[in-house]
Amino acid sequence: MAFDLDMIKALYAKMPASIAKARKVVNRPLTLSEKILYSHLHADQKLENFGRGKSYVDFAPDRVAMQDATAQMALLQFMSAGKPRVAVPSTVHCDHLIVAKTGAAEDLTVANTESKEVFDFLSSVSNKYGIGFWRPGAGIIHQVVLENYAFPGGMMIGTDSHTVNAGGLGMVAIGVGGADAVDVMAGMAWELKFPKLIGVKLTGKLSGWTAAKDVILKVAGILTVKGGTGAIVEYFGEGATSMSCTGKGTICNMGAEIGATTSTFGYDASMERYLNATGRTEVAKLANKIKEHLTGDPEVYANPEKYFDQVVEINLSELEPHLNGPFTPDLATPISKMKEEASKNGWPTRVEVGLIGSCTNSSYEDISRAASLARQVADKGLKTKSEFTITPGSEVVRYTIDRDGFIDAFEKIGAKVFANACGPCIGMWNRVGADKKEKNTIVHSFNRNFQSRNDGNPNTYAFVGSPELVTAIAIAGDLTFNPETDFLTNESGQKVKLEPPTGDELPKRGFDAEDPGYVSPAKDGSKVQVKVSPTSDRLQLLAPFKPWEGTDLRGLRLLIKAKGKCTTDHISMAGKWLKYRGHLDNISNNLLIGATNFYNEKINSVKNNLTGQYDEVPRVQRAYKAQGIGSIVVGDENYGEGSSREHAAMEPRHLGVRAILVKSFARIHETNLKKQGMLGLTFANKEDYNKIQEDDVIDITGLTTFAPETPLTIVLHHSNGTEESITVNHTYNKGQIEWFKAGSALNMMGKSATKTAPKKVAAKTAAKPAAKKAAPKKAAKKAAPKAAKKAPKKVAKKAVAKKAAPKKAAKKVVAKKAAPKKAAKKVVAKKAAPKKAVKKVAKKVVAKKAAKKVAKKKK
Ligand code: MIC
Ligand code: SF4
Repeated sequence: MAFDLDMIKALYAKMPASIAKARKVVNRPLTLSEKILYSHLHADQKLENFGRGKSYVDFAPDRVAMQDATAQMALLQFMSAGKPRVAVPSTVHCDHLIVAKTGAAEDLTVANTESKEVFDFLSSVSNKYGIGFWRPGAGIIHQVVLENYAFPGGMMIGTDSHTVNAGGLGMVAIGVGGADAVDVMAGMAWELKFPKLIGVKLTGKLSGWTAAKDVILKVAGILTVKGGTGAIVEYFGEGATSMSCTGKGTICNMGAEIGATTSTFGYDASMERYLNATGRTEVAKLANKIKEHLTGDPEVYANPEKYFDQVVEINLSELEPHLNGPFTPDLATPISKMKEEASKNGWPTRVEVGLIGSCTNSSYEDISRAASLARQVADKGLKTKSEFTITPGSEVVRYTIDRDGFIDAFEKIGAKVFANACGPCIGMWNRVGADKKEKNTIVHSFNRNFQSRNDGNPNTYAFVGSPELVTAIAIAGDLTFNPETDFLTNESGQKVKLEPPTGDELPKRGFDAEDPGYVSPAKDGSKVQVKVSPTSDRLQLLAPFKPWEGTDLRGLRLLIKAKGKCTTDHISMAGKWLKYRGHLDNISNNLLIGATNFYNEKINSVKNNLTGQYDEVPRVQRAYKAQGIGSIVVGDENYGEGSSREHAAMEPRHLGVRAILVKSFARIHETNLKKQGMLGLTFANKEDYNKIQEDDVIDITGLTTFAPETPLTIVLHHSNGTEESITVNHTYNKGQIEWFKAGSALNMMGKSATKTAPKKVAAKTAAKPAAKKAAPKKAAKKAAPKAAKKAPKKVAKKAVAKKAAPKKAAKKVVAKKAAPKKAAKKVVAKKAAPKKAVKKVAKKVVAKKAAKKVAKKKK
């Protein structure tokens, strides 16, 4: 579907001139990344030759995407900003909250019941503020964005680290925390440190068992999980143009795993083909007109060393299929070395489950190639040894692969088809027996394989590979199976070899779906009521964080000195905790429960310095909070790696942690900390990590003269009476220091919003209470034609009934400290009506139909 064509037209109309100006100022040929960045400067940002990795620059992204698990916090914050409508096209995608258990149909029904309140909230906020809403079952955010919204030369941000997937269609697409999304949706500038540039030259051509996934698995092995930090990775060369658009998406998607700000590819014929196949011929035509501006200048690709900060070259003709893991996505092993590595490291080689799909790898091409292997099972008299599952990336892909017989091929090898959602990738996998915590191996085509991520079992060894390789390994049931050289023994005892996978880049008969799952927002959402129950354990309106007290911070205790990898999964686990993503106090009960305590090497066991006893991290922190004692968290390298979830920053802030002091940060997490008014500090001398002792009383000094590029000092009062001072660095610029002082970036925005916007909103809502507008009806109609008549009327009625209320509600949402509960009451419409309304609105037509089909087939 082509959305927002006018926005794309307007951008393309000004792009050539913006690029020409930038080329003049920078005074040299430009990379694609620079062209996109320079043509998206915010109106108030002066054009200059920005220092890569140095200058903070204000940008104006074209659009925003949010997924359900992060959108809750993002939208709760947006509501506080007092704006009547989003300033740029924005969408919400319901994909993270569906538990994969029995299969698509049932799992979706369960999710729609269990998370009804959250889906209702998201759909009503979307409806109110002009945000496109993709229902549960419509697909995973990044696949849906690639199919509908991504466009060459565009810039977007999304509240998910794998937003970068859209680089496959030549975008600069960046993962951010919700507070950043709020800036852009509120029409403000979005700030980013001008990235460094890594060029990856791809020569040769993919063939046989090697897939696009292997490119990024190889790159991850070269650059490691930190190697892309603060950089855009730009791919070019004949290997890039010879690859499919969705293959490019896979490569960009997993750029998140090397910490890259984003990855991108220049516009080429594969992108044109994909745009045409996904109903966006108009966009392709527009792009063709300015195509020289949608790729790097030829001089850049001819002499990349001159223009990129770092260049990597990979010959696709020589690239081997890889498996990365376990426990980290950068531990890359070519399949030919797996036997040796597995035995050296004691990795269990029997593979229990092979899982394909996810936002990373569920394109038509991926699935058709994997299906070509599944078909060989019957043809060659084999039996699949591992369990096998598929999570399609979107309803469009699911419908099309079903129509073309691929699902049937998978079901014949005993596969389970899960809902079009994240499912096992984010621990929403009710895996039978995982609670026994047995050592076991799984292989998947997802992107992350941190400990405990998929099934909550810390002893699950997860390896990441292409869907083709995962399928072959699942058939063999053996991690060390190398399909390029090894034979399998079939049911009649014969030795057989799998033929290399084959498939189609795009469906010959085109993509299709009965209903892709989209609900457009009301044209005028001012009368739409947002539902947050004050007694909810899933949703909680936000109270602003306290501003800085104006003094140095003294007498802090050490909450935890985390040892080794501490990703956002360790800081704020997903899986069952996803449920509380809209309720800050409840989700804070998972604070750092996955991190390893340096002193006792245990997970979720730290010393409570008030009692001397060891206890769970959140309990200890709540004990400090109750006494008004601040604390600090100490961490290792690349702290906060992984997700964009700002909960990992908001939870410690909410519970009274005052600073996070680490050897180094992952980009998104560092920004999230700053946005939430937290101090994010790094050791000037990394060895000082060893000076922190468990019983230390800690001061942070220099805050009264807190300034950019001026280190702060931390004083450690050891329990033996000695004292040590260490220097700590930070990357706060002036504006970010103001966020710290105000208590959060949102508090800063709130200050100006309180003066003007909320009143306006309230006035607007109150002025036309009786108008039973058509818009909400429309939205409802699309989702559930029969329900449409009743539901919106009730919503409208409430607006009539509560003439005075909206004013108050708006005021409260802007949020006085103690008020959240009351505010909630005011915002919530009376229970019965909206519940019904939303129930109908949210009815999953697509999903049900889809599910029925699958169910039928199974019978
Ligand atoms: C992930 O892949 O870790 C997630 C779940 O999609 C996260 C977002 C989240 O935590 O909600 C991400 O990558 O940003
Ligand atoms: Fe969902 Fe996994 Fe993709 Fe994150 S990486 S968006 S959890 S499928």
